[in-house]
Amino acid sequence: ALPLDERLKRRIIDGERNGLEDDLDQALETRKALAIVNDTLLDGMKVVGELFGSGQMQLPFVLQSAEVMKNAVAHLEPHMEKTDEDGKGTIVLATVRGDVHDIGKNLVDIILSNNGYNVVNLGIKQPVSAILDAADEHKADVIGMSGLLVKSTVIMKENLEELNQRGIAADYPVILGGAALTRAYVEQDLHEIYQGEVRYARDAFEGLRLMDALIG
Ligand code: B1M
Repeated sequence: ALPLDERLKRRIIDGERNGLEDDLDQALETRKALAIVNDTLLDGMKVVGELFGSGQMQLPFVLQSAEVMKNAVAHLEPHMEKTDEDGKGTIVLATVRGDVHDIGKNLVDIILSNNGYNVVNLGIKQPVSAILDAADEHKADVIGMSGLLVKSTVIMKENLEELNQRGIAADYPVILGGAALTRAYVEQDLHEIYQGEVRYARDAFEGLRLMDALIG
């Protein structure tokens, strides 16, 4: 049999859910929930991305892997560390228009929520109007946008331009994340055009650090 860590990784790659929870419980005996996500499960998703990108895995199987990933995160979530702090600030979080990828966004939600932030998670395929309505309604301190497709990086730029046009850029620092972005694109190109603050988060932890820096 494969070592536990390898087995968990394979479960993500193969989209194999049977016995997932037992393996996760076993892993929890020696490791923290977030470490299991970051060091093992995300490694598995990375392999899925590579296999899919090189044509060795078809979309329905990617979907199964994503489902197993979501189940695993849901199972681990109650075991994640939480601070007692509360009400540190509000972020409206969304996957941008045309993009359905939400595993990363939902991890960001968990980590920010566990660390005292109020997260308004709008879900996937959110047009900028919906994001701005929610930001206004919930008096958001920060807007967070996620997107994994290359075209989402263009949509994020358009969204920032919309905030400029509405004259509300100064009110909303924006955090952007997702696999197709680069730090240079956000911190140079988008920084040039946006009239407020725009920052790049490589992962959910950087998202948390940015929240602390922007409003903490
Ligand atoms: Co899609 N997909 N997918 N996919 N998919 C990618 C993104 C792709 C790179 C795969 C590949 O080709 N190698 C590719 C994009 C290519 C491109 O644009 N150039 C791709 C494609 C092409 C597609 C479709 C177009 C396929 C098709 O239909 N022919 C389609 C798109 C549909 C659409 O959006 N309109 C599609 C569909 C899907 C599934 C539905 C099957 C599934 C998503 C299921 C779901 O999310 N509910 C899926 C998956 C699973 C992937 C890959 C394999 C894995 C993504 C993932 O969940 N990673 C992905 C490969 C890859 O990313 N390299 C791929 C794990 C997750 C934790 O990472 O979301 O990056 P990530 O989040 C990270 C950081 O980015 C960061 O924190 C997280 C880690 O801590 N982060 C933030 C993310 N958002 C943040 C926000 C923040 C802060 C940090 O603050 C606001």
